[in-house]
Amino acid sequence: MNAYIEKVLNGLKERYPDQKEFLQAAEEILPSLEGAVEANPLIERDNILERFVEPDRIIKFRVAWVDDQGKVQVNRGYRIQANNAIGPYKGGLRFHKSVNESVLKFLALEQILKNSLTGLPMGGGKGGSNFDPHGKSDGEVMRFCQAFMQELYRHVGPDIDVPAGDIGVGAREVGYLYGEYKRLTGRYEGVLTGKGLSFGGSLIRTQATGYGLCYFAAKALEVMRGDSFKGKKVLVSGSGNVAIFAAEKVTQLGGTVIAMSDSSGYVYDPKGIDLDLVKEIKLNRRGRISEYVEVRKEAKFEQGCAGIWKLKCDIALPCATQNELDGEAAKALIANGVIGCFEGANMPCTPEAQKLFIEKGVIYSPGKASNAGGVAVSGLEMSQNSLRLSWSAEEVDERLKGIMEGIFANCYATSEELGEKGNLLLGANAYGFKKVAEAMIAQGVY
Ligand code: NDP
Ligand code: 2IT
Repeated sequence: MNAYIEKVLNGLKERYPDQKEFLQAAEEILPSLEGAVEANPLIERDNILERFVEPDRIIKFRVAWVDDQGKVQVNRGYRIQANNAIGPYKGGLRFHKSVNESVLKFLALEQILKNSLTGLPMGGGKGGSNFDPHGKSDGEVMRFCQAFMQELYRHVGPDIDVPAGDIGVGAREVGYLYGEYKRLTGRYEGVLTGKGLSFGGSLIRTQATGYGLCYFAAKALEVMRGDSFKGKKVLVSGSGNVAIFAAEKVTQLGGTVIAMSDSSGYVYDPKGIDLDLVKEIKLNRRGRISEYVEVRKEAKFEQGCAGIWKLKCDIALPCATQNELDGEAAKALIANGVIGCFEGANMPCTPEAQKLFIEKGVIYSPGKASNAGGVAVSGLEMSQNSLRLSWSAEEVDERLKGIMEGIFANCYATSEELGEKGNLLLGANAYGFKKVAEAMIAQGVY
């Protein structure tokens, strides 16, 4: 490994020995930047790598709110403003009990590259809380969101930092957050994306990550294998926003989704998942995926989400969470003849799984490339807000498809330039970094 890259990585390991997700992301990204470092001495002179991996700032705060019993609850809130070299900080908010600084720092680092890959002017950020929305009433969620925004509002703005959804944060939460921002500042402006359609949201934002994932995957299958989704058996892990709309697009493109999951386990329905039923259970009722088999008697529910990867399939779309697909899962998929693994979630494949896919010639795309459709349409929502216009669903969908196919083309071409044709992980890291590094160098030391 290049000595400068090694030095930056060792520094991170010394400073943040307990931040395992953050170190995992940095260990994946930095070695891919060897070509960039060797081609441009200014990267080392200006210490661009150390500035790239170290967030501009980390905002950390207490969130106190009142539950339905009148008791005061306390959570931790965060916003990581990672890098704004190419545009305002941009990235989702995650509400999940596992949220901590390491998880958000890995997500923010990935977001810098992802947002650059979209070609839109957005920097990287991420935030959230260890608040667990499961089992909370609408009133509790609203009061939590209001309390969260009571601190966050001073750090965000349409040209400063524009949060959106992620795990546990969807249209409901974005609505409550937006309402509170408006009350606190008196400003009606595009400070969040993923808003409701009646107050500045964009058509297709809800579907964007899942649809975009399939547009990317379809292009990769076509270019790299002369193949398509037609007649393919597909596993989709998760059953949230990304998973559901990925499954919808797979079906539209002629594939069959045979299994989906949530954090308790997975359902296997060999004739094809009934997506209306999944939407009813997971989106409308906020229920458990296990309820699926109460209606579809021929389907099976198995506890434990990792088991899903043991099912025989042609294409795997991990759309739940980080490190959900490990080396053992990758081996099972490969043994069963998988041809592609396209990440809908952020960093769902462990380093061992990534390595196995790449070595064995399975098409593998990292989330920062294949799940960029969500933030891309967030970028389009920002444009529409600035223009005070809204585009039709067809127009947004067309742009989304163009952006995803462009990301694939850039990652693929870069992998070839770097002598590892088809290594989309290398291509995504190297291509995403290029623009950010150029902008950082041009803007001087700050
Ligand atoms: P949702 O909250 O809508 O859904 C998350 C899904 O993943 C649920 O089915 C949930 O199960 C499951 N899940 C969450 N945590 C775990 C866990 N620790 N173990 C197993 N299953 C888990 O989130 P999204 O669909 O928005 O996000 C999914 C992934 O996609 C995340 O990695 C996110 O960062 C990424 N992503 C999201 C984008 C977006 O626009 N929303 C854009 C790009 C990436 P349960 O219901 O049991 O909690
Ligand atoms: O991981 C992601 O890209 C997101 N959660 C979406 C971020 C956004 O700003 O739309």
